[in-house]
Amino acid sequence: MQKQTVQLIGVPTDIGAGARGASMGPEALRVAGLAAVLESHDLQVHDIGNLPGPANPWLPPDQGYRHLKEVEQWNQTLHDAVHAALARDHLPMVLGGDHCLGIGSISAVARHCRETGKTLRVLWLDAHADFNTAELTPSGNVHGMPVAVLCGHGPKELTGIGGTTPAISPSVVRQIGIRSVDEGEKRFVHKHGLEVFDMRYIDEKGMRHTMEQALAGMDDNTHLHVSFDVDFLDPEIAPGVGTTVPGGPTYREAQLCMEMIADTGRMASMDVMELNPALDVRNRTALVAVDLIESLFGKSTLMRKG
Ligand code: 6HN
Ligand code: MN
Ligand code: MN
Ligand code: MN
Repeated sequence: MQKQTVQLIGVPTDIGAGARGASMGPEALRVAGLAAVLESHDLQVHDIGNLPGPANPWLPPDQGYRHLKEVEQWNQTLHDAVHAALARDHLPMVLGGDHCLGIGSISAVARHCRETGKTLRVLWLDAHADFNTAELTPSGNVHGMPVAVLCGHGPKELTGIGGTTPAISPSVVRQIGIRSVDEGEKRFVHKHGLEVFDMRYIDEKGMRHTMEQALAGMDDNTHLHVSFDVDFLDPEIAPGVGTTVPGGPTYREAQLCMEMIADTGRMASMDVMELNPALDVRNRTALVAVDLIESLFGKSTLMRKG
C-alpha cells in the first residue's frame, strides 16, 4: 500500500490577528520536529515551504475590517495550494499563520468535496467561535470571522473565494472548546444554529462524550477537516498564542480529543493555526502542538482511501 503523503503548507502571516507573531508559526512547528514525528508514523512528508503574500501594514479597521485586501490575497493563494494538494491525493496540513486562513483552507476543502461527491465535516477546535461580522466585531480582526465568512456572511472578496457562496453550511461544523464569544456574535451563532460544544458542556459531559457527539453521523464518504486553533488549549500548557483564554482543555483532555479523531480514520485535511512564537516560552507551545498532532495520526488505520 502506498504511504499517505502529508503536504505541509506554511502560511507565514499574522494579517488577520490582533497581535503580531503568528507569521512565525510555520517555522516554529518545523523546528519542533513536525516532519520527523509524522515520518515516524509511516507517513510521507512533503513540505512545500512557505506560501508568498503581502506584508502586514498594521492598520486600523476600514469599514469593519483590518487588512481586507491582504487577507483576501493570502487566502486566495492558500485556497489554490490546498485545492492542488487534495487533487494530488495529499493530506494538506496548513501551518498558520492566524486563523483568518481557515477561509482559504476550508473553502478549498469544501470545493474538493463538491467535486468528488464527499460529505464534509469540519471540527473547529478553538477557544473562540470565530463567527463575527463587520457589524459585530469588537476588533476588526478577520481571524475572528472565518466561520461566518465560510457560511456566507462577510465581504464578497472573502465569501467568494472558491467560487461558491456560501462555501459551507453551518450544519457541517462542530465547534469544540469554546469559551470566549462576543455578545453580538453569540446571538449570531444561535441564529445560524451552529453546533457548539463549549467548555461548560465538556466540564459536565466530559471530553469522551463530547467527541462522540461531534464525530457522530460520519460514514465512509465523509471528509473530515480539523481546524486546530492552538488557543483551544488551556494557556497553562499553550501560552504561545495571541488570544489566551483561561479554562481550556487540559493536556489529557486534548490528547483524548485527538485520539478519538484519529480513531475515525476520516481526517483528510487540517489546519494548525494561531501559534505565536513571539509569545511562547522556549518553543513549548509548538512542541505541545506537535505532540498533539502526533496523536491525530497515531493510528495505523488512518486516512481516506478515495
Ligand atoms: N482567533 N472574538 C475576538 C475578535 O476579535 O473577534 C477574538 C477572536 C480570536 C480569533 O483566535 O482565531
Ligand atoms: Mn480561531
Ligand atoms: Mn481562538
Ligand atoms: Mn446564514
